[in-house]
Amino acid sequence: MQDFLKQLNIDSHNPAYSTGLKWGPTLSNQQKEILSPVDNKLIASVQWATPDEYNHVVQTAEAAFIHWRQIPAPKRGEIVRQIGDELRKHKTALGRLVSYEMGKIYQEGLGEVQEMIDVCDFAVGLSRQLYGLTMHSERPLHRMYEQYHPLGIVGIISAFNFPVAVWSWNAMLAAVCGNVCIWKPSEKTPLSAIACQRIISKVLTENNLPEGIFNLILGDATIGHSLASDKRVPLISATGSTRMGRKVGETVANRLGKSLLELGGNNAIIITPNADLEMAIRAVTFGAVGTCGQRCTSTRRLIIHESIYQTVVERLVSIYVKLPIGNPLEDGVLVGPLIDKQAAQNFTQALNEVKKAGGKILAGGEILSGEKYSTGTYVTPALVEAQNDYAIVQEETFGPILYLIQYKGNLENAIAIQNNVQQGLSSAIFSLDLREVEIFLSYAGSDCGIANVNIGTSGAEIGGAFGGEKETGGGRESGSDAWKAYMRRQTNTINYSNELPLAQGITFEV
Ligand code: UN1
Repeated sequence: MQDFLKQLNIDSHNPAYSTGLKWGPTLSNQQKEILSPVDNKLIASVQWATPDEYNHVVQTAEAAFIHWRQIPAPKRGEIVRQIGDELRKHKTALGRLVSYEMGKIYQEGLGEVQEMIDVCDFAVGLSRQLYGLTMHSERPLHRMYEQYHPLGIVGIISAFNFPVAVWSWNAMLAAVCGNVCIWKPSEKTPLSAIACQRIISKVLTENNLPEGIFNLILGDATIGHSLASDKRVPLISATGSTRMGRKVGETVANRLGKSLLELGGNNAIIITPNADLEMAIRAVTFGAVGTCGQRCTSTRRLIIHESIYQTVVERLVSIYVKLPIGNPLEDGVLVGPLIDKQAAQNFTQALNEVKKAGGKILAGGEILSGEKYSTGTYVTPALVEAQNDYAIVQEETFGPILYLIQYKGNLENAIAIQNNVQQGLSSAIFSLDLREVEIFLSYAGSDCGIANVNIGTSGAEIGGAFGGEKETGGGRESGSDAWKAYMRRQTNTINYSNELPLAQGITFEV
């Protein structure tokens, strides 16, 4: 067994759930093997939870909420501070596991754990800043204010591409707000989740906290559906494809629960004639091939002014043909594997479709084979000349395909192309022209939740609210006031007079 697995207390057979300190039984007859996309080797096995186990976890969480909500928010923040410290101690081992289980390069694995540490720090500060407003009442000797209370159980459904960070955005904020969490990680990356749960278990034990505050449950879409349809779970935060989010959103809406959806992106970078091209090229490359094109913020479309199109394309082709592709744990490699063979097939299928539609592949687009690449998960990132209205360009293909699209005339034309997709997560412009930049950021500009200037579409800092519009789902996670999604707001009016005046000056004498 690899050293980092030992350091993270991952066993070769792992149970289906944990309520924080206790772990579910390990039954040998229902093992699910988790293979690495890096070398197709068995990392460890896990099990999926049964409906009874699901129910047990929810009941334990319900009981824990009664306790946890009484603990003052800054004291809850202190627990999260300790979790952040534990994560610091395990940063290299966890970064390595994330890299090995998911396939992102080690630097990005480390970055993901850093994102967790940062969000812990953010949540600690937030635990003293869960502010509500005070209003001046229109009635004499009355006071009005609002306060925020925790919701209860927050169900967190996370995706394989950020197997740990997105959980922490949700769980750490939810926790300081006084909620308890049930985390259902992607069925493709359960071991990274088990590692996190083991790390936080230590903090929970040391602080004599009860079972049920941070829960983990492993399973496929049936567990996701159980959470989405469960009235005992007032908020579901789900990250994944638009297809998945639509199902979850509909199920939650049907019981009038709350959902926080962070779904697909079809993110574009606009390069205008006034761009710093060298900066733009670097940002595009990281955005399009980083994480092997498997971030929801990955750059999928490049909208380039016709006057610089040829120059940009030639530069990109010269970079793409030399990209170091290989084992993501090796130094110098910039592109690791896709998550599995199915993803490689989806990549090929999308390229076939774009070719049929009239697109032209300028670089990459192959599934690699041979000794170093025998898993069938390594591909060469593709650069494809395309039109925005091709059906496949309108879709999010979770892989390293960058569609090159020309625009003519002024920036408005580029913005129209950019906005002409169903998704609305991230966007960027490269321009040193103040007018262009401000138009891009104005109401008539980008329609996305994230709009950047002279930086790429991916790699957002945790301090801002993260999420997008349209089919991206509308949710906001992480920084700014995203915490409000994890609380219920209550407006309070207090009368300390001897009269009972009605609002709006209504007279109602009995
Ligand atoms: C995701 O891909 O689901 O902005 C999240 C970024 C990262 C988060 C991506 N901080 O690319």
